[in-house]
Amino acid sequence: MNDLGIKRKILDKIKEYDKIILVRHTRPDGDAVGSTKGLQAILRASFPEKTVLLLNEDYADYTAFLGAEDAPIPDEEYAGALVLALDTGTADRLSNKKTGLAREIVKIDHHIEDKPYGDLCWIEEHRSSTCEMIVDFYDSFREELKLPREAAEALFVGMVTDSGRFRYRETSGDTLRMAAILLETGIDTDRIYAQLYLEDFASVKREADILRSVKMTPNGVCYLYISLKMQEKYGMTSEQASNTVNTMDKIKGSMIWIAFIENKNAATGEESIRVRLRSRFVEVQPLACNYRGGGHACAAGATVYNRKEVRALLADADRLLGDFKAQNPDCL
Ligand SMILES: [Mn+2]
Repeated sequence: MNDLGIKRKILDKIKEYDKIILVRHTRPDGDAVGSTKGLQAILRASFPEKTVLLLNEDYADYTAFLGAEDAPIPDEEYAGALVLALDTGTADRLSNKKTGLAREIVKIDHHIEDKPYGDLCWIEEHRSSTCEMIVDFYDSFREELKLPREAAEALFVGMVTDSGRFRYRETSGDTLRMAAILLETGIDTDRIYAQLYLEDFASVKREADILRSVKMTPNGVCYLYISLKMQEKYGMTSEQASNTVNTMDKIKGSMIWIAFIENKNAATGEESIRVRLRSRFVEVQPLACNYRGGGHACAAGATVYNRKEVRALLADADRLLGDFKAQNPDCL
Protein backbone atom coordinates (compact mmCIF):
# COMPACT_ATOMS: atom_id res chain seq x y z
CA MET A 1 0.00 0.00 0.00
CA ASN A 2 2.82 2.42 0.81
CA ASP A 3 4.43 4.04 -2.17
CA LEU A 4 8.01 4.37 -1.00
CA GLY A 5 9.08 5.71 -4.43
CA ILE A 6 7.22 8.98 -4.25
CA LYS A 7 8.13 9.49 -0.59
CA ARG A 8 11.81 8.97 -1.46
CA LYS A 9 11.50 11.51 -4.27
CA ILE A 10 9.98 14.04 -1.87
CA LEU A 11 12.71 13.54 0.72
CA ASP A 12 15.37 13.94 -1.99
CA LYS A 13 13.65 17.11 -3.16
CA ILE A 14 13.62 18.49 0.40
CA LYS A 15 17.33 17.75 0.71
CA GLU A 16 18.04 19.70 -2.52
CA TYR A 17 16.69 22.97 -1.12
CA ASP A 18 17.99 25.40 1.52
CA LYS A 19 14.64 27.11 1.83
CA ILE A 20 11.37 25.27 2.29
CA ILE A 21 7.98 26.93 2.65
CA LEU A 22 4.98 25.06 4.02
CA VAL A 23 1.48 26.08 2.97
CA ARG A 24 -2.02 24.69 3.53
CA HIS A 25 -5.63 25.48 2.68
CA THR A 26 -7.61 28.58 3.67
CA ARG A 27 -9.95 28.42 6.67
CA PRO A 28 -7.54 25.88 8.13
CA ASP A 29 -8.75 22.90 10.11
CA GLY A 30 -6.81 20.77 12.58
CA ASP A 31 -5.30 18.66 9.82
CA ALA A 32 -4.14 21.62 7.72
CA VAL A 33 -2.48 23.27 10.72
CA GLY A 34 -1.29 20.03 12.32
CA SER A 35 0.30 18.62 9.18
CA THR A 36 2.18 21.82 8.31
CA LYS A 37 3.25 22.48 11.92
CA GLY A 38 4.23 18.86 12.37
CA LEU A 39 6.25 18.60 9.18
CA GLN A 40 7.91 21.94 9.90
CA ALA A 41 9.06 20.68 13.31
CA ILE A 42 10.28 17.39 11.79
CA LEU A 43 12.27 19.20 9.09
CA ARG A 44 13.71 21.79 11.48
CA ALA A 45 14.87 19.07 13.87
CA SER A 46 16.23 16.86 11.08
CA PHE A 47 17.88 19.58 8.95
CA PRO A 48 18.83 22.44 11.31
CA GLU A 49 20.83 24.16 8.56
CA LYS A 50 17.75 24.68 6.37
CA THR A 51 15.26 27.55 6.58
CA VAL A 52 11.82 25.99 7.01
CA LEU A 53 8.95 28.47 7.09
CA LEU A 54 5.23 28.15 7.60
CA LEU A 55 3.57 30.96 5.64
CA ASN A 56 -0.16 31.40 5.25
CA GLU A 57 -2.64 34.25 5.11
CA ASP A 58 -5.31 33.14 7.58
CA TYR A 59 -5.41 31.11 10.76
CA ALA A 60 -7.84 29.34 13.11
CA ASP A 61 -8.41 30.23 16.73
CA TYR A 62 -8.97 26.71 17.92
CA THR A 63 -5.55 25.49 16.79
CA ALA A 64 -3.79 28.61 18.12
CA PHE A 65 -2.46 26.54 21.04
CA LEU A 66 -0.08 24.86 18.56
CA GLY A 67 1.74 28.19 18.19
CA ALA A 68 2.01 30.97 15.62
CA GLU A 69 3.14 30.78 12.01
CA ASP A 70 6.06 32.69 10.52
CA ALA A 71 6.17 36.34 9.48
CA PRO A 72 5.70 37.01 5.73
CA ILE A 73 8.83 37.22 3.57
CA PRO A 74 9.48 39.45 0.53
CA ASP A 75 8.18 38.04 -2.77
CA GLU A 76 11.67 37.68 -4.25
CA GLU A 77 12.64 35.21 -1.52
CA TYR A 78 10.22 32.67 -2.96
CA ALA A 79 12.23 32.28 -6.16
CA GLY A 80 14.73 29.74 -4.88
CA ALA A 81 12.37 27.96 -2.51
CA LEU A 82 10.58 24.64 -2.46
CA VAL A 83 6.92 24.83 -1.47
CA LEU A 84 5.30 21.90 0.31
CA ALA A 85 1.52 22.25 -0.07
CA LEU A 86 -0.32 20.11 2.45
CA ASP A 87 -3.93 19.01 2.82
CA THR A 88 -5.09 21.20 -0.08
CA GLY A 89 -7.01 19.60 -2.94
CA THR A 90 -6.92 22.47 -5.41
CA ALA A 91 -4.45 25.33 -5.93
CA ASP A 92 -7.18 27.97 -5.56
CA ARG A 93 -7.74 26.84 -1.95
CA LEU A 94 -4.13 27.52 -0.95
CA SER A 95 -3.86 30.07 1.84
CA ASN A 96 -0.70 31.51 0.35
CA LYS A 97 -1.22 33.30 -2.94
CA LYS A 98 2.57 33.61 -3.48
CA THR A 99 2.98 29.86 -3.88
CA GLY A 100 3.36 30.20 -7.65
CA LEU A 101 6.54 32.26 -7.17
CA ALA A 102 8.42 29.27 -5.76
CA ARG A 103 10.74 27.21 -7.95
CA GLU A 104 8.89 23.95 -7.32
CA ILE A 105 5.77 22.74 -5.54
CA VAL A 106 5.27 19.39 -3.86
CA LYS A 107 1.70 18.43 -3.03
CA ILE A 108 0.91 16.04 -0.18
CA ASP A 109 -2.80 15.41 0.27
CA HIS A 110 -5.63 13.01 0.95
CA HIS A 111 -8.51 14.81 -0.80
CA ILE A 112 -10.09 13.35 -3.91
CA GLU A 113 -8.09 14.84 -6.77
CA ASP A 114 -10.06 17.16 -8.98
CA LYS A 115 -7.83 19.81 -10.55
CA PRO A 116 -4.21 18.59 -10.29
CA TYR A 117 -1.38 20.98 -9.41
CA GLY A 118 2.22 20.67 -8.25
CA ASP A 119 5.50 19.40 -9.75
CA LEU A 120 5.51 16.33 -7.53
CA CYS A 121 2.38 14.86 -5.98
CA TRP A 122 1.82 12.30 -3.25
CA ILE A 123 -1.89 11.73 -2.94
CA GLU A 124 -3.58 8.94 -1.02
CA GLU A 125 -7.32 9.45 -1.01
CA HIS A 126 -8.04 6.61 1.41
CA ARG A 127 -5.97 8.22 4.18
CA SER A 128 -7.85 9.55 7.21
CA SER A 129 -5.71 12.70 7.33
CA THR A 130 -2.69 14.40 5.81
CA CYS A 131 -1.14 14.13 9.28
CA GLU A 132 -1.35 10.35 8.98
CA MET A 133 0.67 10.62 5.74
CA ILE A 134 3.27 12.85 7.43
CA VAL A 135 3.72 10.30 10.24
CA ASP A 136 4.04 7.60 7.59
CA PHE A 137 6.65 9.76 5.84
CA TYR A 138 8.61 10.03 9.09
CA ASP A 139 8.20 6.31 9.74
CA SER A 140 9.56 5.47 6.27
CA PHE A 141 12.79 7.37 6.91
CA ARG A 142 13.36 7.00 10.65
CA GLU A 143 17.11 6.83 10.06
CA GLU A 144 17.14 10.24 8.43
CA LEU A 145 14.35 12.13 10.21
CA LYS A 146 13.65 13.20 13.78
CA LEU A 147 10.22 13.42 15.39
CA PRO A 148 10.29 15.98 18.20
CA ARG A 149 7.42 15.94 20.68
CA GLU A 150 5.99 19.24 19.40
CA ALA A 151 5.71 17.66 15.94
CA ALA A 152 3.96 14.62 17.42
CA GLU A 153 1.51 16.87 19.25
CA ALA A 154 0.61 18.86 16.13
CA LEU A 155 0.27 15.69 14.03
CA PHE A 156 -1.93 14.06 16.65
CA VAL A 157 -4.25 17.10 16.55
CA GLY A 158 -4.73 16.61 12.81
CA MET A 159 -5.20 12.85 13.07
CA VAL A 160 -7.80 13.16 15.82
CA THR A 161 -9.81 15.98 14.25
CA ASP A 162 -9.83 14.73 10.64
CA SER A 163 -10.86 11.21 11.67
CA GLY A 164 -13.58 12.37 14.08
CA ARG A 165 -11.58 10.95 16.97
CA PHE A 166 -10.75 7.79 15.00
CA ARG A 167 -14.39 7.12 14.18
CA TYR A 168 -14.78 7.94 10.46
CA ARG A 169 -14.61 5.11 7.96
CA GLU A 170 -11.18 6.17 6.65
CA THR A 171 -9.73 5.13 10.03
CA SER A 172 -7.65 2.05 9.21
CA GLY A 173 -5.15 -0.19 10.92
CA ASP A 174 -2.48 2.10 9.48
CA THR A 175 -4.18 5.12 11.06
CA LEU A 176 -3.92 3.56 14.50
CA ARG A 177 -0.36 2.36 13.87
CA MET A 178 0.64 5.91 12.94
CA ALA A 179 -1.17 7.31 16.00
CA ALA A 180 0.77 4.82 18.14
CA ILE A 181 4.05 6.26 16.87
CA LEU A 182 2.90 9.70 18.08
CA LEU A 183 1.78 8.42 21.50
CA GLU A 184 5.15 6.77 22.00
CA THR A 185 6.84 10.20 21.99
CA GLY A 186 5.05 10.90 25.29
CA ILE A 187 2.55 13.53 24.15
CA ASP A 188 -0.06 14.65 26.68
CA THR A 189 -3.35 13.60 25.09
CA ASP A 190 -5.48 14.81 28.03
CA ARG A 191 -4.23 18.32 27.41
CA ILE A 192 -4.77 18.05 23.65
CA TYR A 193 -8.35 16.79 24.03
CA ALA A 194 -9.08 19.55 26.54
CA GLN A 195 -7.77 22.18 24.09
CA LEU A 196 -9.80 20.74 21.23
CA TYR A 197 -13.12 19.78 22.71
CA LEU A 198 -14.03 21.78 25.81
CA GLU A 199 -16.59 24.49 25.17
CA ASP A 200 -17.58 27.68 26.95
CA PHE A 201 -20.79 27.58 28.92
CA ALA A 202 -22.21 30.21 26.54
CA SER A 203 -21.52 28.11 23.46
CA VAL A 204 -23.19 25.04 24.96
CA LYS A 205 -26.30 27.16 25.53
CA ARG A 206 -26.06 28.54 21.99
CA GLU A 207 -25.80 25.04 20.57
CA ALA A 208 -28.99 24.07 22.37
CA ASP A 209 -30.72 27.08 20.80
CA ILE A 210 -29.42 26.27 17.33
CA LEU A 211 -30.38 22.61 17.56
CA ARG A 212 -33.95 23.75 17.96
CA SER A 213 -33.87 25.15 14.42
CA VAL A 214 -32.72 21.92 12.70
CA LYS A 215 -35.14 20.81 9.97
CA MET A 216 -35.57 17.49 8.19
CA THR A 217 -36.57 16.71 4.58
CA PRO A 218 -39.09 13.91 3.82
CA ASN A 219 -36.36 11.30 3.36
CA GLY A 220 -34.41 12.38 6.44
CA VAL A 221 -31.78 14.94 5.36
CA CYS A 222 -31.22 17.21 8.36
CA TYR A 223 -30.15 20.78 7.78
CA LEU A 224 -29.42 24.07 9.44
CA TYR A 225 -29.50 27.50 7.88
CA ILE A 226 -27.19 29.87 9.73
CA SER A 227 -27.98 33.39 8.53
CA LEU A 228 -25.67 36.37 8.98
CA LYS A 229 -28.28 37.68 11.44
CA MET A 230 -27.98 34.55 13.59
CA GLN A 231 -24.19 34.73 13.47
CA GLU A 232 -24.43 38.31 14.69
CA LYS A 233 -27.02 37.52 17.36
CA TYR A 234 -24.87 34.78 18.85
CA GLY A 235 -21.55 36.50 18.19
CA MET A 236 -20.33 33.50 16.16
CA THR A 237 -17.13 33.44 14.15
CA SER A 238 -17.47 31.90 10.68
CA GLU A 239 -15.54 28.94 12.07
CA GLN A 240 -18.12 28.41 14.84
CA ALA A 241 -20.92 28.81 12.31
CA SER A 242 -19.30 26.16 10.11
CA ASN A 243 -18.94 23.75 12.99
CA THR A 244 -22.68 23.72 13.64
CA VAL A 245 -22.85 20.96 11.01
CA ASN A 246 -21.47 18.56 13.59
CA THR A 247 -24.44 19.03 15.92
CA MET A 248 -26.52 16.93 13.50
CA ASP A 249 -24.27 13.87 13.41
CA LYS A 250 -26.23 11.73 15.84
CA ILE A 251 -29.72 11.61 14.36
CA LYS A 252 -31.07 8.17 13.51
CA GLY A 253 -32.21 7.81 9.90
CA SER A 254 -30.57 11.09 8.91
CA MET A 255 -27.59 9.80 6.99
CA ILE A 256 -26.98 13.14 5.29
CA TRP A 257 -26.80 16.41 7.21
CA ILE A 258 -26.01 19.84 5.86
CA ALA A 259 -25.24 23.28 7.27
CA PHE A 260 -25.77 26.38 5.12
CA ILE A 261 -23.77 29.33 6.34
CA GLU A 262 -24.37 32.80 5.00
CA ASN A 263 -21.16 34.57 4.23
CA LYS A 264 -20.26 38.13 3.31
CA ASN A 265 -16.80 38.85 1.95
CA ALA A 266 -15.41 41.69 4.09
CA ALA A 267 -13.38 43.14 1.21
CA THR A 268 -15.74 42.83 -1.77
CA GLY A 269 -19.10 42.70 0.03
CA GLU A 270 -19.99 39.67 -2.13
CA GLU A 271 -22.54 37.40 -0.48
CA SER A 272 -22.49 33.64 -0.75
CA ILE A 273 -23.75 30.63 1.16
CA ARG A 274 -21.16 28.14 2.29
CA VAL A 275 -22.43 24.57 2.33
CA ARG A 276 -20.99 21.88 4.57
CA LEU A 277 -22.17 18.37 3.79
CA ARG A 278 -21.68 15.36 6.04
CA SER A 279 -22.94 11.80 5.75
CA ARG A 280 -22.58 8.22 6.84
CA PHE A 281 -22.84 5.23 4.45
CA VAL A 282 -23.99 7.37 1.50
CA GLU A 283 -21.48 9.47 -0.47
CA VAL A 284 -22.09 13.21 -0.75
CA GLN A 285 -18.93 14.23 -2.59
CA PRO A 286 -20.54 13.98 -6.09
CA LEU A 287 -23.41 16.16 -4.87
CA ALA A 288 -20.94 18.78 -3.61
CA CYS A 289 -19.23 18.74 -7.02
CA ASN A 290 -22.52 19.76 -8.65
CA TYR A 291 -22.54 22.90 -6.52
CA ARG A 292 -18.99 24.28 -6.97
CA GLY A 293 -17.45 22.05 -4.35
CA GLY A 294 -15.74 18.80 -3.54
CA GLY A 295 -13.96 17.06 -0.69
CA HIS A 296 -14.25 13.59 0.73
CA ALA A 297 -16.84 10.85 0.17
CA CYS A 298 -18.67 11.61 3.42
CA ALA A 299 -17.43 15.12 4.27
CA ALA A 300 -17.63 17.70 1.53
CA GLY A 301 -18.13 21.41 0.97
CA ALA A 302 -19.82 23.54 -1.67
CA THR A 303 -20.95 27.11 -2.37
CA VAL A 304 -24.35 28.39 -3.43
CA TYR A 305 -25.59 31.92 -4.00
CA ASN A 306 -29.29 32.10 -3.16
CA ARG A 307 -32.25 30.40 -1.48
CA LYS A 308 -33.33 28.84 -4.77
CA GLU A 309 -30.02 26.98 -4.98
CA VAL A 310 -30.35 25.98 -1.33
CA ARG A 311 -33.72 24.38 -2.12
CA ALA A 312 -32.33 22.68 -5.24
CA LEU A 313 -29.40 21.23 -3.31
CA LEU A 314 -31.71 20.01 -0.55
CA ALA A 315 -34.01 18.40 -3.11
CA ASP A 316 -31.00 16.61 -4.67
CA ALA A 317 -29.78 15.47 -1.25
CA ASP A 318 -33.26 14.26 -0.33
CA ARG A 319 -33.50 12.23 -3.55
CA LEU A 320 -30.02 10.80 -2.99
CA LEU A 321 -30.91 9.68 0.53
CA GLY A 322 -34.29 8.32 -0.57
CA ASP A 323 -32.64 6.17 -3.26
CA PHE A 324 -29.95 5.04 -0.85
CA LYS A 325 -32.46 4.01 1.80
CA ALA A 326 -34.52 2.07 -0.77
CA GLN A 327 -31.44 0.01 -1.63
CA ASN A 328 -30.02 -0.21 1.92
CA PRO A 329 -32.94 -0.71 4.28
CA ASP A 330 -30.63 -1.86 7.11
CA CYS A 331 -28.61 1.35 7.40
CA LEU A 332 -29.45 3.65 10.27
MN1 LIG B 1 -7.36 16.84 5.93
